[in-house]
Amino acid sequence: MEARPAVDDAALGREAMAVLEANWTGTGTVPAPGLYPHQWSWDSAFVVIGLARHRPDRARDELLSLLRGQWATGMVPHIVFHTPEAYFPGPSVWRSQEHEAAPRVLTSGLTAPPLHGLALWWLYQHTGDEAFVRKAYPALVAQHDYLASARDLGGAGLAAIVHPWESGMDDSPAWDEPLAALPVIRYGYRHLELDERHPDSDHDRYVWLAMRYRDAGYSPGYLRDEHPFAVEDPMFNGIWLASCQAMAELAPLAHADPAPHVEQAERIRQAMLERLWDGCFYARDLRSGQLIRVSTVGGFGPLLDPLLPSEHLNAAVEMLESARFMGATGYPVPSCEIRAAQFDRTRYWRGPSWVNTNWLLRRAAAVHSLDHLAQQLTNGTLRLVRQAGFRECFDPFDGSGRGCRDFSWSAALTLDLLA
Ligand code: 9WN
Repeated sequence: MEARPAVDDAALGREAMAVLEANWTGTGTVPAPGLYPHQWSWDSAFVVIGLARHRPDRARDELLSLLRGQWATGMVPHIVFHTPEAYFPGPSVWRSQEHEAAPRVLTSGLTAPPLHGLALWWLYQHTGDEAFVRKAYPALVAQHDYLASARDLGGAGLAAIVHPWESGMDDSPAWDEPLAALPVIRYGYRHLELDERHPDSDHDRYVWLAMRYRDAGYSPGYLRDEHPFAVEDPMFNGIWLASCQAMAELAPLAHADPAPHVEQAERIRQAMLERLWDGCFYARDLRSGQLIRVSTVGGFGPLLDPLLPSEHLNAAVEMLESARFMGATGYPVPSCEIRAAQFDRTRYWRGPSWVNTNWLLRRAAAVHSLDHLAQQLTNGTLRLVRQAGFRECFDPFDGSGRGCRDFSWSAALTLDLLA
């Protein structure tokens, strides 16, 4: 494993800030130079959270810049293309400019975990900037309305993801079953950096799914009636619930009624308990009607809810701390349970540890006053970046870095963890 010279907290914080400076394009923060040269939605929300204390001006610009990509439907796209750099699938695949609801700036046609309400709340906690809350709030209301209308494909109050990319955890084993049910596609598109992640056929299915949705005009009716991939994901919905609660607290500052956000959070909680729980939280495949019984870090998303009933909380925390997850690895938190057949310590969301999910779980531990767990997550995550740098993800056993370097959310959330 690569060793770095020991760095103290102040030096680590300076290094993190330098990464974020280098990844700022003038209009937004790219997740990493080279591999991800545009603005990604939930990456930006994590950057807002990390910069809230240190560079609130930049955090505000980051959020507004992302929201320039919001569609008139309220959908916040998973990629906003601000730079001319090539990326596959780029604007020529998404063709957002041909859609009447799309903004002037080029974007993808999919969405991503709706962390932005929580990010705005986080920024407000550290700045007290009410004027900015008033400015950003309406866009986030529209984002939530979009999810509640166009994405409640199961009709029970949860938002469905319609593509693995929408989960933010694109090669998670949770999507293996719904992907396997799709036809085998062979386009032969290649994107070299993705080779490490997906077998060819998976990547071709990803592109095929995206193009089917595009060719249906990004229509909610098509998603409901025809689109072959529709999954209720506990992480996506857990994050949405946390953002609803954040919006309820922000609403009075924007002279708005908090009640709809509280009711939305309540609906999501009930639906997750009724539809996604069976001893732990699983994703539900709406096309097969079955739970997808593989435990991944995504199954801990509902822990972000301070009102999660204690019976569910205790069972989930027990599993998180057990030898299935944190209990057997040197570093928090493997992205897939280590005894699962699909676990692979080297492949992105199929095993490695990620700073963003560690941060989300640390936030979950904090809302439930699980101080020891929160501290363990903080210490373990800081140990990872101290030893291996701001890598995209990390081997959960030996802590060595994987994926790209100078990864923005690893740097941004380190700033928050150091505070
Ligand atoms: C597809 C940018 C994004 C993250 C995702 C991560 C990865 C892209 C990819 O990179 O996804 O959007 O190329 O696989 O899985 O969480 O937002 O950092």
